[in-house]
Amino acid sequence: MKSIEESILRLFLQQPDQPFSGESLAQSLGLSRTAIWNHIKSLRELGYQIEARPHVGYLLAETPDRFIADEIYARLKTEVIGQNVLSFEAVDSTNDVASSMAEEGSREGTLILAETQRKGRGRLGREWISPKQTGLWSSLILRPEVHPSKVASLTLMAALSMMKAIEKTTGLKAEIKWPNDLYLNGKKVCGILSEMRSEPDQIRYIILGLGVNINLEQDELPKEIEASATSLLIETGKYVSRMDLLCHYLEAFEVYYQNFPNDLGLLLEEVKKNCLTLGKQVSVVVGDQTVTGQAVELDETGALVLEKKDGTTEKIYSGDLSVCS
Ligand code: BT5
Repeated sequence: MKSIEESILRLFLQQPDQPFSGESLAQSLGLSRTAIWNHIKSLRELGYQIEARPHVGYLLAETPDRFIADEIYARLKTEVIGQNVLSFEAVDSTNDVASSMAEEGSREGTLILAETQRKGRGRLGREWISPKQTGLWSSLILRPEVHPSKVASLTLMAALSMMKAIEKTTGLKAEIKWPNDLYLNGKKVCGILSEMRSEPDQIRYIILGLGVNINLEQDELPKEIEASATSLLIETGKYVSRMDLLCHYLEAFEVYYQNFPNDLGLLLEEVKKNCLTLGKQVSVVVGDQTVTGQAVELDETGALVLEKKDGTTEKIYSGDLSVCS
């Protein structure tokens, strides 16, 4: 159900820089002017700067740099994806919170956000560093009615959607590093961790975890990743609106997801055009084996096809990839 705060924010955001009189807000929302005043007060307490101009009305001067569910609903133009948001100050991992919620039956498109993660996870139990209020640390709950073999392509769908969101928000063109990263100028800016719970031929749910470094300065990058990672702030020299980036990501994702899996071929064509891995000599660690070869193709499920030295090809479904040349 919509909150009054969301409705007020929606009015402000639809006509930015326009003041609204208490009277007009009261009329639009069917409330008393005192009730409006109380809701304006609670928005201010959340960090919204709302000026009260004598004889003119209320003006939204600034929004806080926070992921507040009501503001996300007021801005977001989607039907399912991100239409149920839980936003936390700190959690161990948004993927863990999302898994528990999915187990309890949370609906498709539910989004978990946190300003920081104490135990953010990469693949194979690696650490994902998630400093406070500088990134997007997010997990989406999905319940696609497809065979589990189609799932790897959802990681690529998220990568492509975030690539588009980065371009729309900042103008920067990131590239997809198969299977789960986005790179800018040779450095990692985004990582994706999809986790699935399924029966042999049916998915129960997927948690699509995605992290992006947004407003981290170069000297704020932790030591472990200072040489290999970057952020949108470092690449643009400007603060980037985390809220705009999030909404652009969710909107792009919904468009691809609505057509999934029918348009998988089209999605993979787009991934291929923006994939820094294809055409390169790579080595991929899969379990305790390393496979080396030329990355020549993505197959119809999103698996990477390697052409090995002896001329044979091998399909890799997931693994840790390094580019050799
Ligand atoms: C990933 O794993 O890249 C998946 C990262 C997924 C993070 C999101 S955030 C929200 C959700 N909740 C979670 O707990 N996780 C997801 P992988 O390919 O295994 O890469 C991990 C490696 O990336 C680490 O070993 C580091 O070298 C590097 N790394 C760690 N933190 C980073 C950061 N903030 N930026 C860039 N690289 C980082």
